[in-house]
Amino acid sequence: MALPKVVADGPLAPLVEQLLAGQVELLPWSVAEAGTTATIDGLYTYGHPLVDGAMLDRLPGVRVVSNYGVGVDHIRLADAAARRIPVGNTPGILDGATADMAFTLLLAAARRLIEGDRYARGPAFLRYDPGYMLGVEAHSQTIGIIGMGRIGRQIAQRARGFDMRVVYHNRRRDEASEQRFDAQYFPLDDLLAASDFVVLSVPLTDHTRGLIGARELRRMKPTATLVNVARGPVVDTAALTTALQERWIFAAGLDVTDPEPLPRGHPLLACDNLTIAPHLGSATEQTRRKMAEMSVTNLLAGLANQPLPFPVR
Ligand code: 8YV
Repeated sequence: MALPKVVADGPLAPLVEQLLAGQVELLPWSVAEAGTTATIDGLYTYGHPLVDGAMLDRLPGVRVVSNYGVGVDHIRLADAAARRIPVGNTPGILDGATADMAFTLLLAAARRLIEGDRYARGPAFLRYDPGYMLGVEAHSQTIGIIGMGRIGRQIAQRARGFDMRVVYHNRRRDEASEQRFDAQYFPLDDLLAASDFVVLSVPLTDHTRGLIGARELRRMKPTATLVNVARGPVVDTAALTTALQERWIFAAGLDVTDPEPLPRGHPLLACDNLTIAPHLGSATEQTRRKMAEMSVTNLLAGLANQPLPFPVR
């Protein structure tokens, strides 16, 4: 019997390839972007390619969209729902890794670790100077978490271990987190003004796109650090570039950018008060293994016309 045909955007994780071997016929993403064909049974998204109604109409045989990752802002969920195509993702299992990355960036930015690393390796480091590369403290400071979802709560938990005061902003109040982390709900503007570290852990939606622009950056303390482990477009790149260049804020730690990757030579990349990672939030051996397993389970269930074990909610 012919194997179901799945269009996947790669490169695929080796484990995904292994798990799919002999189960599906994999075709390159260019097939989904080209003409109309009724012979495709499923879509597997690995990076963040757009999946919209126009694409689904060109591929009327598709009966499942499986995403490797939790964020599905690149998939038009309403378009899929209108065509009764289930969409699966990998929630829950990457919260810890992403919260670890938020703290990695927070601490590295606060303590100027990357600058220090370059200096420690370079020719100028010949003797110790007590006045150089002074950072800001993280412990006992105020962290403002924007987006108190699964990842935000894990960030709050880590913050408590650093004796930080936790304030948060969210679509709705989260009384359980308020109790658990002694967290206070703040309107956005108040959170920005009060926080030493502003951490973004919101999904990208129409509401959060451009949430942090020049006005918001101006409200932050000049000693504050912005950390983004959400999606690049939550922050206005041009405004952040100016804010770092003109030192409106102390530093930024970014796992995501808009666009992603930034064009080589972009002025943001020249800022020494920027700590940046190439979207590594979920990039640990353990988490990526679970992401592979869940996304493959979702794909195979959908292809078999079974309910997805991890549907997007
Ligand atoms: C990436 C992520 O999707 O889960 C998410 O939302 O941002 C990441 O896990 C993953 O790196 C694949 O692009």
